[in-house]
Amino acid sequence: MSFDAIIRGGTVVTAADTFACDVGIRDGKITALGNDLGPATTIIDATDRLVLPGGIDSHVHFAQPSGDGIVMADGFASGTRSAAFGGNTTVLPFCLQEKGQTLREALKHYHSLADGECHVDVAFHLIVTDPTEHVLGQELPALVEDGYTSLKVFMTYEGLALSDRELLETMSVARETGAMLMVHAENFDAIRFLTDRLERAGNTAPRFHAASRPIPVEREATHRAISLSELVDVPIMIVHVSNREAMDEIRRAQQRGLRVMGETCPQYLMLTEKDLDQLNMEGAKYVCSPPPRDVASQQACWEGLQQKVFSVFSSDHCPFRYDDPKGKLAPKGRTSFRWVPNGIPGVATRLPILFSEGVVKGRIDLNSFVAFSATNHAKIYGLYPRKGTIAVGSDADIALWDPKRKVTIRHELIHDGSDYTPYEGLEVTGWPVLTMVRGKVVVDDGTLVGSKEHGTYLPRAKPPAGATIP
Ligand code: DUC
Ligand code: ZN
Ligand code: ZN
Repeated sequence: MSFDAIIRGGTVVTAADTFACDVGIRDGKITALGNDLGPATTIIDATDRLVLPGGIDSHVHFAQPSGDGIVMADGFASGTRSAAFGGNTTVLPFCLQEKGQTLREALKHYHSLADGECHVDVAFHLIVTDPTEHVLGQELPALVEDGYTSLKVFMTYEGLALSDRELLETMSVARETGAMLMVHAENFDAIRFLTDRLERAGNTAPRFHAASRPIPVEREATHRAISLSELVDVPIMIVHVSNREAMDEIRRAQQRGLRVMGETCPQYLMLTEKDLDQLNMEGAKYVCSPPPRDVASQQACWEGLQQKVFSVFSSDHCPFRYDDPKGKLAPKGRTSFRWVPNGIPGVATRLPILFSEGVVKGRIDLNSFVAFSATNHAKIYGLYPRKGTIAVGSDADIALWDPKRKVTIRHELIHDGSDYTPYEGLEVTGWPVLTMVRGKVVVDDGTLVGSKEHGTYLPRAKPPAGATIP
C-alpha cells in the first residue's frame, strides 16, 4: 500500500485514546494507522507533536447582516482562513433567514457567498426567524432530508426573536424531522425593559451592555427553553452559556433525564464585564451576548466543562472591526450600547486558549480537549465519523500541535478580517503548527499554503437518535 502522505513519529490523540502511531493518508482519507507504514509521496515529521483531529467550530458567523450600516468583518474567505490558522478544519456558520424570505432563498444566498471561498470545510445551521406554515410544514422537513440538519432559534433580538408559541412549533418540527435545535436563551422583554431604563438614566456607555442583560435574563430564558423542549420532547443545545445559574438549569435538566446539551465559549472563560468598562469606546471591543460576567462565572464554566454539563466548546466568532464606522465605532453605537454591534472574533484563538488554559493548566485532560473541540461537534451535528476523529476511513483533517510552543497572542497571528483580538497579549502554551484538510496542508507553520477553493460544503446526517450527550 502506498500513501500520498504519512504523518510520522507523532502522538495521536482522539476523544478516547492517546497513542504513538503514524498516520497514512490517501485520497484525502486516513487509510492506515500503525508503524513502518512504508513509502509515501510526502513524509510529515511529527516528532514531539500531537496529532489531533482538526478543530470543528460549530458556532461561527460569517457575512451575516447585522444592522443598519454595520458590516461583519469576515466573509467566508477570511473567516475560514482564520479558522485554519487556529487549527480548525471544519466550521459551521449560520444561514440567517430574513423575515419574508424562504429558507431556500436564504440558503441560495449563503451558498453563493461561500462557493469557492472556503479554506476549510463548511456546513450551515439554519436560523429560523419566520416560521410560517410553509417554512415549518414544507421547507424545513425537506431541507433536513437534504442534509441541513440543525436549526438555531432566538429568544431575543428585534427581527429574530420567536414567541413561545413559535418556539414550540419550531421545536415540534425539529422533533419530527430529527434536526438538532440550538437555542439563544435570553429574555427579550427583560432586555428591552432594562435597556430603556438604563438609557433614560443616561447610562449609555458600552459597559452598560452587561447591565442590560444580567444573569437572570439568561437563566430565565434557559429555564423556559428547557421547559418548552420538555413539552415537545425534543433534544436542544443551549448555546453560549455564560454563568453558573444557566449552567445549573442545564445540569438539572440532564439529571432529570432530559436531552439538553450546553455549549460554552472562550469569552466566558477569559473575559469579565470589567473588560467592557474602559476609557472612551474601548469597551465596545468586548460587547457580545450573553455578556462576559465575573470570575465566579468563569469558574462555573470551567466546572461545566470538567463535569461534562457542556458538550461543546465553540468560538461564537462574530467579528466586527473596532476602528471602523461599519463596526464597533459605528456613529449610532457612540450614542448608546444598544447600537454597538454584538459579537467578538475568536475562531483562531479558541483552540490555543482551551489547550493552554485547560490542558496545560491541568483543568481538563487531552482527550476531553479533543472531545470539546472536535469530536462532540461532529457527533452532535451529524458529521461523525467522517469528521472529528482520527480513524481509518475518516477524512484526513488534522491539526499538528506543538504542545510546548509559547505564543503571545497578537492580532497579526489571527488572519481574520477584524482589526483586533480580545485576547491581545495573552500568553498561551501550545499552538497549531500545521492544519490539514482532507489530506491537503492548508496552513504550514504560520504560512497559508492552501487555497480558498479547497474547502467544501458538507451535507450532514441527522444526529443519532437517543445519543444526544456524547
Ligand atoms: N448570538 C450569537 O450567537 N452570536 C453573536 C451574537 C448573539 O447574540
Ligand atoms: Zn446567539
Ligand atoms: Zn453566535
